[in-house]
Amino acid sequence: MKRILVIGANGQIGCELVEALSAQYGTDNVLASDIAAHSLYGAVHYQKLDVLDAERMEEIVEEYQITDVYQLAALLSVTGEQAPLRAWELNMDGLLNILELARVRAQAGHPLQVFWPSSIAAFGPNTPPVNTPQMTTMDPTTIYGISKLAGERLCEYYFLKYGVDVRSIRYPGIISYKSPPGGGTTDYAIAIFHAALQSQPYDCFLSADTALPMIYMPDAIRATMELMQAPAEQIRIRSAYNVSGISFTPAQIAAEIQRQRPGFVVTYKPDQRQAIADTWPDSLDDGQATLDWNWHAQTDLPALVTDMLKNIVVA
Ligand code: AKB
Repeated sequence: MKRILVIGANGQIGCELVEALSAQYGTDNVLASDIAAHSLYGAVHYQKLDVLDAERMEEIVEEYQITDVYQLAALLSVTGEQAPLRAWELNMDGLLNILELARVRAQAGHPLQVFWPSSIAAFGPNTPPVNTPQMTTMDPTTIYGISKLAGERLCEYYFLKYGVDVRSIRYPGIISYKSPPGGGTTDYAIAIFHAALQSQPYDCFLSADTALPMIYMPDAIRATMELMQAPAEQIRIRSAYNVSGISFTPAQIAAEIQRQRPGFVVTYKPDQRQAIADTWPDSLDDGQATLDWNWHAQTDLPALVTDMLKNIVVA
């Protein structure tokens, strides 16, 4: 039986993953944790945990007899640039703490299956931008992207050297309505809906033609769970899988919102986030994920826009 720990459960992915895992494995088998004292999203079982506190992490894993850990705590691309050393510490030491714990527990006969998120930020200016292959040039220029690339190498290292069953996805920008994103370059694709629903014009911080890979949250959650459920022998990538949802530009998502909400006005004023977006791919080739664990995205742009406009609760 699975006993699951989600670290960073109060974040954008964490809160929805806890809900989906609880529905699949039973609420009593899912423990949410975050640095905050309480669950922000009503998780039934919750422990305060700083991912940098390796000792407490080990105690929790032992006490709850955890079998699977999703380590989601991180600083993203924009906040990472504001505090590079903090981002490096949180993103790298957080991952190393869980990989080390998994190594020690595997040696003691209590293996942990680990999920850790990589990102399209692991690519860089010399990566082929269109249909970016699984294996290609990776030269990230943000501290966040550098930590994701280093993290991918660590995941593969712990698998090859110690047999740790660690799995990862290079998440595109994730679009969701339940919880706000925090400090990313792709966040415009959520903020634009809040403006539309408040009947406000939206001033986009990326240029109209900046294509980026994106994914709707239900697809991202399904990808995460399908990857973790796949038989170990099918997982041929132990760094991180390209997973594609949909690719679009600010102008394309604006046009779809305007089709569904006539009169919505969008203007473009690129800021420092444009320089980050310019180094990321336009679209991804996720054929390896399809081949290895049968990955298929389900949500296209019109469906995503309809669902977001229906479900966002405007503050
Ligand atoms: C960000 O924009 O930093 C994140 C990501 C693509 O990893 N959403």
